[in-house]
Amino acid sequence: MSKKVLIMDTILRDAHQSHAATRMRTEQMIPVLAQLDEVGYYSLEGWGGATFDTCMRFLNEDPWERLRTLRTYLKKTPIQMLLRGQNLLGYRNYADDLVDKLVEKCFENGIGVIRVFDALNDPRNIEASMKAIKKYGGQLRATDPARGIAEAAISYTTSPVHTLEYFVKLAKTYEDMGADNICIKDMANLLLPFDAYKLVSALKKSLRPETKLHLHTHNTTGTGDMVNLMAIEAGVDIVDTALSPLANGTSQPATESLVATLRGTEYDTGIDLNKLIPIAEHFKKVASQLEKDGSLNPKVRQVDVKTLIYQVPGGMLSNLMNQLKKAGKEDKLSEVLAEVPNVRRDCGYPPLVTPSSQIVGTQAVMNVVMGERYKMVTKETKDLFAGKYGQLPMPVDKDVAEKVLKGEKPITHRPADDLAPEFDRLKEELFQKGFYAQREDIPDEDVLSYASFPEVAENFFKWRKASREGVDMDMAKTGVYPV
Ligand SMILES: [Mn+2]
Repeated sequence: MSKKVLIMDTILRDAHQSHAATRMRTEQMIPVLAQLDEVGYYSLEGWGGATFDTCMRFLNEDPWERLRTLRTYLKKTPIQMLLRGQNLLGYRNYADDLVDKLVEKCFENGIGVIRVFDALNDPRNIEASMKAIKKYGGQLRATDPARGIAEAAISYTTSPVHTLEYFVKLAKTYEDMGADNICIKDMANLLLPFDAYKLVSALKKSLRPETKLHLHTHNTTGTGDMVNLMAIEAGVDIVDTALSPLANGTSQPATESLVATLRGTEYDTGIDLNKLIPIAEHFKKVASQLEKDGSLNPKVRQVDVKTLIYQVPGGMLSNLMNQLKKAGKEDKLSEVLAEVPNVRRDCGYPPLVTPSSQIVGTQAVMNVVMGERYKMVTKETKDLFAGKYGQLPMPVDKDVAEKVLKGEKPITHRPADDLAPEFDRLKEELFQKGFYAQREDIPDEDVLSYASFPEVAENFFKWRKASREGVDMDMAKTGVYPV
């Protein structure tokens, strides 16, 4: 049996999200899309995550238009996207009708594979997305077996409850919900090479033979290539890499290095390095342009060992330091770092990713700075204890919960059950803004953009209207035209 390793290249999404604040433009992608399509990747990650917001907010691009353009050029290779479960492409919980509509439109506009995850690993938070992915993806798969794929991702973290058994059980739950692929999503680069070997081995042993296991890590702490290689030895099916000009550091390990490493072995990716060279040359120029524009700071390429030492994601550590600096308590850093695991235990060991990393970090700072634990709590801490982000991996500490909730009863149902359908209401709201002559003229995609980021989308629609009507675009861009 061939153990051929499949590659997803992140060059069109996570690579520039990690290195250059998601600022790569569609026009910087187009010249090499046809070549990328010939490489033989499993998929190309090109949409979702922060791209949706950034397109409209900073690049004056319609994210849906970008997706359709990518699809025009990528005839063979499926486009993969990242979806934040019930938070979709934004940062709040959306009602189920919006989840359904968004997934439908993603596939319709060109998505092939949807990776969906929940920050807390609460399966109820990906339930509605999975249902929609199975429904619309299933229709797509009937005519195109490489597309319409449901990939459920586990947010990887370390804690006394995040054991192999925990991850295996979660992965099997996701498999039972209909996941074609299971992804280990190590967004904070906390997964170490030998642990990766154990985790992948345990998952491969427990999952169905037809379920593909996909690994996503970063190279922030310099362990990324080793993590990928150990996972490959343990039988992982797909790994994420980025073409070298935007690889390593806070991004993924480099594609070329892995392709060369595996060449001639039983894991050979089948990718021809010579095909990658001209594409990498193009992205080298793009990377220098992004650096010139100020979106890429060369520091992101360095190895940062802080996560290895403090066991908190790099972004969280810099937030903690900033908060302490503002309070004039920089000397309290070691106390705060000692308090982080305590707060995390109190609230049932959430994985430390956005938004829980901010919530736990801020609470740890407050607990230390106030000199008394939970004397002051943020609204977010309260909501976390109240179950409004979803179910936590373990029960919360009873005494702390009493202090934090002050009599409020936590919810035990799925948070999105409290939300009424909102698509039609938002469509009407958008119509009232006056961008369209008729209600029927409003594309569903615009409603979804507006639902995700109301102010940003409204500004973008103004800009777009102005550009279509031939207003001087330089004036529109500088804000002279009302934007
Ligand atoms: Mn990532």
